[in-house]
Amino acid sequence: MEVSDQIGERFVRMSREEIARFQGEALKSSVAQAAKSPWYAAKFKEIGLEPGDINSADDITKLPFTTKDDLRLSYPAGMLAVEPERIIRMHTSSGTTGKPTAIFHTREDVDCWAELMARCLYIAGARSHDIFQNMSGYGLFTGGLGLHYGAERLGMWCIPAGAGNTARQILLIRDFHVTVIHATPSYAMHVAERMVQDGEDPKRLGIKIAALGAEPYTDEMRVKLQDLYGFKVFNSYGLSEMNGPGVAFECEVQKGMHAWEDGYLFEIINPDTLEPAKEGEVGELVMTTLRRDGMPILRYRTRDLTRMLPGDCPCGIAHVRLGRMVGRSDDMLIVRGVNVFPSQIEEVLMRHKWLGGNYVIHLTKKEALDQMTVKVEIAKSSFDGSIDTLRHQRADLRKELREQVGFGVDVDIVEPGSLPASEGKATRVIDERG
Ligand code: DLL
Repeated sequence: MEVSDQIGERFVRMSREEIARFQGEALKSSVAQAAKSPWYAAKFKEIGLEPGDINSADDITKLPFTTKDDLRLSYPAGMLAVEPERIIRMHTSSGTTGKPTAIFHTREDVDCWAELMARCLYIAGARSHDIFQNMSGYGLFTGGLGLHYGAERLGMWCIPAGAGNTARQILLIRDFHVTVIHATPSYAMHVAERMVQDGEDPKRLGIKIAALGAEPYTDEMRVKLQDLYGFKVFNSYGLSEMNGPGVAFECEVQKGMHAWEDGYLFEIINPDTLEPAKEGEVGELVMTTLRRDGMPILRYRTRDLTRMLPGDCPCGIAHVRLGRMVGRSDDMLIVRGVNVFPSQIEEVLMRHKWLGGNYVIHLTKKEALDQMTVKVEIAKSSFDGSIDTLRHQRADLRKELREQVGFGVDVDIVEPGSLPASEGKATRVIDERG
């Protein structure tokens, strides 16, 4: 396959006029496709909307928003818009309390996703002669297969290392002369600090490009990582509902992430009024899929806060640029690249009669790796004075928390009444990760 086909160059090089024209047509067909799903069919009926009412990209505001709750309510397959035989892949989003949210892809959808991902890596400077190590978890999480398909499509030598096992990661990078890596920023930092501790210089690994994302990080963190490794860091943004990675990515200029407007229609809204945010203003990112048949999603409220950067990018790509994510409009925590809701923790704690009702989630960093400590009060009546019992109960709790969130959580059992009591809303999260 030619590079131009690998990355969908005709889309990458679109002018603003071409993007506008394309989006108008693509939105019409995306809405018509969505109407084939039980969820949107019912939704359109409820609000009296016919797919024919959508004639241009400006008509987007006629469409209803879609929220995480809608995805949960339509679980497992209410938004499926094709015959199930056409689906070849599903993913779920991480960090849900009860039911996950499932996303379905046809062969064409997976192909389009690979193209979007391949072009992300391409604009950061990756080429077919590069050796790529994917240090991201494979499975339902989209950072594994998402990056993998994009890297393969670009023709890179792809090492699906998966998450964790730092010693092996370093060994593979070194022995196979890896030039491009993908990881979460906190994990990339952990690997570097581990090497420094062992008296090794991460620069000697010779990595040139790092695609880092899946969790928020500051520009200072990027600079620190670049200094440690001597590579260039490219911010990578995406979410499972919109395929996963491959939504927006930095080009070699490293000033904001090009958001692929042939793949998605992007809006920034004021999360309180739901009206469009003023130009360049920070607001909630709302996205509509334009090239996904298996499960089109219209006006998805991402809860991520960002802004569209003004002006043209010197790289010549006309697709709009998103600024670094400022945060989220809800309370989701991202710990070691995994999404965690405080309610997931609470769910486990409240199952235990021997615990009281007051708790706090404490987030810190140890050697650049996120640590979560749950401080929870013991119930006054339940402590029988046996340290042994307490040790066992604490161990059980840690196990359950690990099962719930997928990583180790420390548990600090404290005296009843020793945590700050809330007079209104409780502060459940103390984030000291900087
Ligand atoms: O994290 C997809 C992904 C994988 C993106 C690998 C980039 C690299 P989810 O697990 O559904 O999907 O989590 C999506 O993570 O709504 C943001 O809140 C956050 N997030 C993702 N990328 C960034 C980023 C993947 N670059 C949620 N900066 C999103 C800040 C990010 N937050």
